[in-house]
Amino acid sequence: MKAPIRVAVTGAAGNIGYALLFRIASGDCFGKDQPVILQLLEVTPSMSKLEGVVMELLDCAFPLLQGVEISDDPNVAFKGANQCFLVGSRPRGPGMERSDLLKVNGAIFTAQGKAINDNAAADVRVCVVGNPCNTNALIAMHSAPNIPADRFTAMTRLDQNRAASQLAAKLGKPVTSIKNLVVWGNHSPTMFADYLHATVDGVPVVDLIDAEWLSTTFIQTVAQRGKAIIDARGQSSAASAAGAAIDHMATWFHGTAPGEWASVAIPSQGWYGVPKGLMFSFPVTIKDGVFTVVEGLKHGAFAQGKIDITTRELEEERAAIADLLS
Ligand code: NAX
Repeated sequence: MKAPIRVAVTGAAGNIGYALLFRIASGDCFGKDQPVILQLLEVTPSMSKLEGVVMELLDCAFPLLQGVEISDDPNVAFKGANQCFLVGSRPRGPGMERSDLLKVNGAIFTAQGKAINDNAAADVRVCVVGNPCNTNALIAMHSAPNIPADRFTAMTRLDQNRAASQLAAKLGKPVTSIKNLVVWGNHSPTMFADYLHATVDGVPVVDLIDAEWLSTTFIQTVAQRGKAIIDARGQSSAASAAGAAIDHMATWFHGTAPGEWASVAIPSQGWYGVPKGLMFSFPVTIKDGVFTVVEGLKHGAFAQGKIDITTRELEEERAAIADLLS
């Protein structure tokens, strides 16, 4: 039996948390032979709700679950953590401007980044899900100067999964036949679900699907999917978001399969002209926990225009919280 790894999850009593914890504990993320200890963080008023979630976790009698610890103190929750899912964040309240949202979450992610810096294991890896996730990840990264920057990521995998699923449905093919679909930029409606390099069973998607549908309906459906789910369900995506977080961390932990790309928001080193340091979603391959950006993809005017828009939005977000980065 392998030694257990410590997996910290914030916002653990929330909707995504409820869909995520059971899958981590059952081995869906880190493997069916990898024991885990869950370290769950919540705000003080939600601790009793979290206790209920823990009762359910224990009642599942998961063979791989070797312990569950709960706390409202980030220094406790991140102690020795190897893998961190930062899910909890403050939602946008009535009358709240986007800049207010960035600031209020800035305080949360500054504190959590510092707690990760001071307490986590040397091999810690962080996936930020809580929105605005790219900029929250940027803030956490800056607050953790002793941890290599490329251990901080934000999740755009849900956008990738949504996009792949839309293409597969349109073509009447299994989702596994879709490859090289890339999400560029921010996890927001400005992200660009780049179908131009995508293939289905090795054939370019653009050779099989009407260009007008791809550049309008497809792009809009993926960008507005979160809203469509809220409209239909009365609640935001939870199981699919948890599924994407599992995919994100599983791919990072196990590596990408040969020829497979994943979309991950990582600190830019200037790839594709994206300003250095922006937490930007790129296509990557992963080996031994290390990201390699897929370079050399060519963008025409349409794609470049989309990438420019999402880049500008991330630059504006960064400018809004610049005081937290100095
Ligand atoms: P919920 O409101 O159901 O749960 C959030 C939980 O976080 C709550 O239990 C709350 O008490 C807790 N929390 C708040 N501040 C905290 C803090 N400082 N420390 C620890 N816990 C804290 O939201 P849920 O539906 O679970 O969504 C969580 C986050 O994921 C939101 O920010 C949401 O916008 C974001 N999403 C991100 C997605 C992505 O693709 N990156 C997609 C899904 C989702 O919209």
